[in-house]
Amino acid sequence: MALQAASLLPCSVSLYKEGKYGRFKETSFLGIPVSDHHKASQFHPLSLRTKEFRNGVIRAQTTTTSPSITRAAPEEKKTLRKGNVVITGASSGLGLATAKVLATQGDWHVIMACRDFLKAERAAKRSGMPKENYSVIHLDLASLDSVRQFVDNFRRSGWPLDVLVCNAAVYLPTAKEPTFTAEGFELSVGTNHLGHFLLSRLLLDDLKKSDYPSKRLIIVGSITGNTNTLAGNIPPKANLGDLRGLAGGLNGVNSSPMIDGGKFDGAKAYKDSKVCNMLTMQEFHRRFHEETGITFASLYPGCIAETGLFRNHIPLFRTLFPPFQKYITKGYVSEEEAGKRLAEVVSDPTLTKSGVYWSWNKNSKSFENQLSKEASDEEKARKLWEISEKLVGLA
Ligand code: LMG
Ligand code: NDP
Ligand code: PMR
Repeated sequence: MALQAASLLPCSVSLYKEGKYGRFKETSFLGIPVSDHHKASQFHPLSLRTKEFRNGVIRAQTTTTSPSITRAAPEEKKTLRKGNVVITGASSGLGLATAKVLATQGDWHVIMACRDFLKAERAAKRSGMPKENYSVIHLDLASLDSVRQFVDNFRRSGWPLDVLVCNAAVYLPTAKEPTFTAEGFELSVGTNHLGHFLLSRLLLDDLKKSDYPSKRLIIVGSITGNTNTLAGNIPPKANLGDLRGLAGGLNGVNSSPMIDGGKFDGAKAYKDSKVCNMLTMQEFHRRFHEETGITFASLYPGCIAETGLFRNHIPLFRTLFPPFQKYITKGYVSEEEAGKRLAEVVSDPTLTKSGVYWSWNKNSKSFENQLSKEASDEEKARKLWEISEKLVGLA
């Protein structure tokens, strides 16, 4: 298979290896292997090139050679092929822990959709994921251009899409002023909701085309967006109001940066974005489940009190929060355990019910949980869908 990575990467080293599954090429950049390492017979390799150097971070962009997909011969169909799952924000926390479980199981190829390419590669390597079972494709959810570019790159890879996991998020609890995405949307809702909204709308076509027995779109929600719980009642509480700020474009110039039109509050913006995630999952279910058979689901994986999500919180919070959750609320869950839970929602053959918000009890047994009144408001979900379509350029 003709590959061009060596010519694209000025300081890359490319080697061909004889593997169990045939000849494949490994590319490294500054000594770090990049994603050209899947089974040659099963996946079409991506070639990679560095794109830009921004904020001291090297961003890598994937491009592809012309795809030539090796389809299974009819008689091979009896054995289930490897599933292909895209996980956004798989470079740390829950996303990485889930990627690790799935890639290590052996029957999944995980596409890590990450904004920091090298961080993702390093994280995957450090966590011991078998290199033929994962790939990294650059995705910055805070830019709709990047979302579209990701979809293009993914399609050119030739891999089918069997499961999409919308996991990435930012939480800016200490920000005094709002910050914005490339298109000028408040950053938390812009990234956590609007970026994922465009991504999942575009990739729905790819999910539809997959011949995998159980196709799923999973969007990570949270207890803190649900005001029917104690955790959801810690101020500031989620509240989308009549969506007037969202309808105005969340730009903080001629509209409020908050969905409900109020004053900026980073913690509230995050919780609002989680309500949007849970409403979006249900709206997908209502619009597309019957027609496509795709399972749409959300979940609260437990309080994973030590992830990077809290990187912007004050140091005192980061010190006290884990013991508080472990010993007082008992809501604490390790990254490893949370990763197993999300991996279950991706791959467990019994969790095929659509329109469901999964939670786990103390014995780590999954159950269908109840969403708050606002997070299950059909009218709001429809309105959110329609405004979001306009904002991301789909309507
Ligand atoms: C604000 O910070 C930010 O300012 C704002 O920007 C936004 O981010 C907002 O909601 C987000 O948060 C709030 C600030 C004060 O939070 C903190 O910085 C720390 C809060 C969490 C830590 C609580 C400390 C409790 C001490 C725990 C010690 C654990 C050690 C256990 C060791 C055991 C060893 C055997 O947040 C506040 O809300 C003020 C909190 C005041 C402390 C109250 C004490 C907590 C007691 C609560 C008991 C409730 C029990 C509930 C149990 C429920 C069981 C079902
Ligand atoms: P982390 O911060 O560890 O993970 C978030 C991931 O999102 C990181 O990989 C981060 O990338 C990525 N990300 C952030 N912004 C972007 C962007 N613009 N484009 C692409 N990727 C981006 O937090 P968690 O693992 O805790 O969070 C994962 C999910 O779990 C979130 O949806 C969160 O809301 C949810 N959740 C978390 C809970 C918890 O207690 N931690 C509880 C309930 C839900 P990078 O590595 O480059 O920073
Ligand atoms: Mg909360 C009953 C328990 C419970 C649970 C399961 C959580 C989860 N929290 C609980 C209770 C409380 N919290 C109580 C009683 C307090 C007051 C001390 C409290 C405070 C608190 C703060 C300040 N909790 C927080 C914060 C945050 O900044 C976190 C947040 O809101 O992020 C948006 C948070 C969280 N509590 C949780 C969970 C899961 C979070 C964080 C992550 C998330 O929803 O994604």
